Amino acid sequence: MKPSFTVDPDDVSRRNGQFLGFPYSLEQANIVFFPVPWDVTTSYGEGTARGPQTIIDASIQLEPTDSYVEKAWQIGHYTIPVNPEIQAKNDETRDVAKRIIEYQETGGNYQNNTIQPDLNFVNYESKKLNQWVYQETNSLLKQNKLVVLIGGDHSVPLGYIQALIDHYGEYGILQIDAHADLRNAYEGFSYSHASIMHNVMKHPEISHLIQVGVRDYSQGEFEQAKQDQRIQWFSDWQLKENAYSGYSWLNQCQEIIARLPQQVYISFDVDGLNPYLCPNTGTPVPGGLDFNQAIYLIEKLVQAGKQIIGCDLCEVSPDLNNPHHEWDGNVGARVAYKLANLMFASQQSK
Ligand SMILES: [Mn+2]
Repeated sequence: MKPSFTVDPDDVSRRNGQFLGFPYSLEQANIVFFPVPWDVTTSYGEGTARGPQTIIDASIQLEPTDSYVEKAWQIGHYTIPVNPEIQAKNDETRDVAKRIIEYQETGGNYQNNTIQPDLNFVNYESKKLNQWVYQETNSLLKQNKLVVLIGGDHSVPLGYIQALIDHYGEYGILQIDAHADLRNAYEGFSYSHASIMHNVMKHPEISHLIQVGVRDYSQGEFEQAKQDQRIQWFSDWQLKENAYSGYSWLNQCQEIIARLPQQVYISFDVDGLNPYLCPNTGTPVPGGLDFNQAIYLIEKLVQAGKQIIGCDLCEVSPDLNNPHHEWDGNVGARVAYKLANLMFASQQSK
């Protein structure tokens, strides 16, 4: 469906709470940005719960043109406002989670009885968050919307991934991330940012998990990836070693894409990029993809005729000590816009 009116791409974007100041309603939109302000289990730097608002704020300075997708401003993008109740529940739950993390950092074991009530509370609230994400995204999918979920830490897309299974059946995941996120209940949290793919892979409908840019992982994660035939790593080191030996990025992209089935979900953890592009993300790691490399990979995926059925962008965080420092939001907004437009473009070839 094309919206019945359009915007002037040369006009100034106006702050109206919408991504890029677009004027489209939910009914008129093909793409919906769905913010999830949640970073309860963040183990290192906090702030990703403020990621969605940071991205929306920074989007105002972007150009609505897209080098790959013609007249992207006509697609129809709608942004659901950040839910203040979820934000407040996050802040409340995060305070309890912090106590649990501190307890462990000072020598406590999360299996000890003293910490169980706190841990049960955090796990219960995280489960409720997953259910909320499932309901909201399920309803959007039923309205034939293409959803870009904006985190939050990387724990938040689980409910959306479940809704997509109900909607599309089997599909594969392309994950761009410094981490494998295959830990089982990291720090005692059943729904940790470090466990998202461990939880996702419990679903047999996920036929492939292709992890690109991994460079910081535990031995247990390495073993799980080796044991599960559905999981394949394109580690950052391997990608770089290939590049240093003269193997082109195009060739590497083609290899990655060849591993994926027809229907693809993209889980984009911003820390998969080099930390100069996301200095305030929760768990930055040196190395990683450049912006253009990551976008090029997704463009090649679309060119190969794969259908992007959904996507998320997680772990973008503002600089909490300097609200005028917009860099993380700027990069995040550009990734979110490219994901949205390329997802739309990929529907043409289905
Ligand atoms: Mn991650």
